[in-house]
Amino acid sequence: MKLRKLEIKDAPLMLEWMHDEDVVHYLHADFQSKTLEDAESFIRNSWNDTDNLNLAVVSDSDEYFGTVSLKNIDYVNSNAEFAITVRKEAMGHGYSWYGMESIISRAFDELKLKSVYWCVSKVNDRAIHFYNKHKFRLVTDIAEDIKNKYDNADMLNWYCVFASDNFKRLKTVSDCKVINIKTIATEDSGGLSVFEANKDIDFQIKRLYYITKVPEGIRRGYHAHKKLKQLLFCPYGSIQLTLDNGVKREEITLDDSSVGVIIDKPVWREMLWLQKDSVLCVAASEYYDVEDYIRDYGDFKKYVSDSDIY
Ligand code: T46
Repeated sequence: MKLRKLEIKDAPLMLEWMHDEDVVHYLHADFQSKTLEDAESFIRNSWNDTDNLNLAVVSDSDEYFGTVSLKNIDYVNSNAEFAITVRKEAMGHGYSWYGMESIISRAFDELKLKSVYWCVSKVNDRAIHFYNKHKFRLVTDIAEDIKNKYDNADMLNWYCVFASDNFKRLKTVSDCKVINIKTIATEDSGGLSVFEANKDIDFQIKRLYYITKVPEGIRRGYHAHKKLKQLLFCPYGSIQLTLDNGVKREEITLDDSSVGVIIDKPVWREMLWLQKDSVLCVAASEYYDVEDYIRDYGDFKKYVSDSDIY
């Protein structure tokens, strides 16, 4: 998946969602009446638009799956409105989350904005479930001039995310949550990182283990767990973690002692030691149980498809 500039070739698939009642039902604008020419003109206008950033969310093979936007970019008040629409085919495959996470990160990292807000119809259960799942905060004190752009403001839920929220904390890898481990740094004597069971991670810790003295280039893992929940972190070195939930396969490099990944579903994992002697630490919810491992990738795929997790 990636974000890129909108291209004229995206127009037919853009028109596809515009004419899809299931997609546009809760949207404010009238998309049903749009034509191919309208879609092409929107794409052309996006190239020189300084008030709005409209980008395509595309697959690895460059197929257009939706548009993600920062609208009404306001450098005086340092904010912008977020919007995303994806084709029906993209729903449930991580495109919405990817598009959202990428464009909001750009708002903070590249455009240096301080907040991003958006609204959604109170009866749009699917969208509300999505924002709740990702723990976005509902706000009531939205500025009047923003609210006034919508004639049905009472029927809308407003959300906001601030640059200071450390948005990256909300990131996921193959639907596994990436968390910041609280770290207390001292000026000259290093840092202390800490997490607590049932507070920072939502399980009791029954077992801790760590993997050491691994040469560079070695791979481990190649299995999934049925029930086990774990927090993985790398207090020293650099380890590439590949996670595959049967639907998507994504990677993260663990090279920051204050970052952890929670794997709390059956997810196939592979670890590659990018630096010799890197240490992988794991806090696990259960005692060691050989029966909980799935060590064959075909069995894993069958297990997730039979259990209907995703
Ligand atoms: C995981 C990844 C991140 C035990 O006897 N007790 C234990 O608690 C563990 C974790 C392992 N073992 C034995 C089983 C094997 O004979 O230690 C040996 C090495 O285990 P494995 O080949 O599974 O190691 P990795 O690095 O491939 O996987 C480990 C964990 O096993 C696994 O749960 O999620 O780290």
